[in-house]
Amino acid sequence: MAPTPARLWRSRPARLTAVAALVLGAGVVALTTGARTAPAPMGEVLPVPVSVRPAADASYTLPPDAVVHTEAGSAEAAKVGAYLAGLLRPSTGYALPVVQDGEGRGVSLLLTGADPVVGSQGYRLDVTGEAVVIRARTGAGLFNGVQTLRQLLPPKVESPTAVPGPWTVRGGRIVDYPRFPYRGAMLDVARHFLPVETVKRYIDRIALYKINHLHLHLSDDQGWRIAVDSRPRLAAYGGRTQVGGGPGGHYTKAQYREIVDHAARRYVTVVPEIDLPGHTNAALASYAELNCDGRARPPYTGTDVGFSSLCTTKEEVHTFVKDVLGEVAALTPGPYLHIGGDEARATPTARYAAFMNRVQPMVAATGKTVVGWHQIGEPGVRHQEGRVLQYWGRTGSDPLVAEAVARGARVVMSPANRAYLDMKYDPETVPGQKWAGYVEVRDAYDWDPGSHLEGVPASAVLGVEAPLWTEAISTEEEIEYMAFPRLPAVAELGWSPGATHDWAAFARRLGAQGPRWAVMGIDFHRSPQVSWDEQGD
Ligand code: IFG
Repeated sequence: MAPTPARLWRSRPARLTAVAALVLGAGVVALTTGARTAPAPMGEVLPVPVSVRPAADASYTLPPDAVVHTEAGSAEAAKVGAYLAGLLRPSTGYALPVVQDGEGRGVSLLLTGADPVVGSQGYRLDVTGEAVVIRARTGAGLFNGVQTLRQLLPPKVESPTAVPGPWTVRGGRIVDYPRFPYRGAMLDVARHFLPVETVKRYIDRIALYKINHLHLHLSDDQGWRIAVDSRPRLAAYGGRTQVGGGPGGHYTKAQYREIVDHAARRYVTVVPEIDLPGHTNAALASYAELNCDGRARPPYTGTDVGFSSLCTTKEEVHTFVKDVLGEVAALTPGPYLHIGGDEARATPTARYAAFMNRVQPMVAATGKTVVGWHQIGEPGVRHQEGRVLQYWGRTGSDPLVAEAVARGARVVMSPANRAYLDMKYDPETVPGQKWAGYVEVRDAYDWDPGSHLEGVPASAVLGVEAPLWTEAISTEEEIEYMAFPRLPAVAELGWSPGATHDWAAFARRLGAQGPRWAVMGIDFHRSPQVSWDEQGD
């Protein structure tokens, strides 16, 4: 089949040539076609900020001797300063020393003077002819301001090697803060195991769009991915398989801590999931006693769901769950522990409820807050203080969820026909599935988490999350292709005010991200719904 532009774009050699032309030829292109060499308009940031006041006559150009100043005496601000310098040094070639001396010429990151309205994740960004100043009340706020500054700089700022400037930012003031506190991305590392480096790169990319949670689906029928000292066979044996029969793999505790630390430095909280009582064949294959008949199950490398269940009537199964959750909680600085709960078709309903009524308090005993797929809202399952249901349905109403919310639950919205990144874009999409329908980028954008479900008011919505399941996705290129551009769409729904929701405006801002992704080497889907900026220097 003749390579279509998209397919051509997706092949690595063609893309590298294209990127090389883009970077090397940018000067010529700019001269001949008048391509935009002016810095991005302040409102072009994604997610779109709460308020933007451009100063038409001002702009700031980062000089080679620029200094990054951070709040005097604040280690937190210094960490964000070091992160910012680390972002800008490779492409600018500038030294960019970080000095903890408060406001100065250059770029300043301050923890004083921020408007209270910005809260714990927001910031104020001021650009004048002399300086860039980001003010926030927390490190996370400064970090989010840095992501905005990053997007106000030309796409070539993402270059891993030094390229010519100028590094100019349009003048003005942005005051910004999120609509929802929880904006997540999920990686299913169970169906296909993903190396630590792949997970870290995904964290780097979701941080650019102010996503602040990474949900790791660590166990399923096809594989167990996290070492558990008290049950060594889970990783040693249950981690040796994956969909299609490949070698699988698992994270040692040290590797898992490496992921957690990398995420924390980008203000991303890791949410580990141990799926229970279904989606457990890897555990059932590793320990015979977890099965009601006392016989270990054979490893499973197919893609069926709903056939497995822990033997929820056995006391040793509850001990197993308590031990596993205890070790995973000890590895998790974040507040959430996800216990799955989906597709437990092999567990009788009454047993499912009884089991979950044992497991939820176990999670609370570790000091963590329960998260579960929305099936844990099953009436027989008691409300656990603070618990969160993750909605993955395809309808605009679900009585079970509405009822659980009435009992005090909050909801993270992940409707499969909107936010599931493993759904094909269209019939031509090679990787992924289509059971929830085709999901193009406009489908991922054109919904409102705050009013998506009847009986679930915006006040009960903790936020949004975009899951990427990996039965039919296994390489980093496929992950990039499926996540971009839909993940930024979900990120915008989680961060920006509902009043800014406008497909045409969003599509324009999304198109302007194309050159940035090209420089970052992200193999994105050039959706025909968006006019992609080709160059941008
Ligand atoms: N549903 C299953 C996942 C995965 C998914 C693939 C949930 C909560 C379909 N459960 O989504 O394990 O198989 O799209």
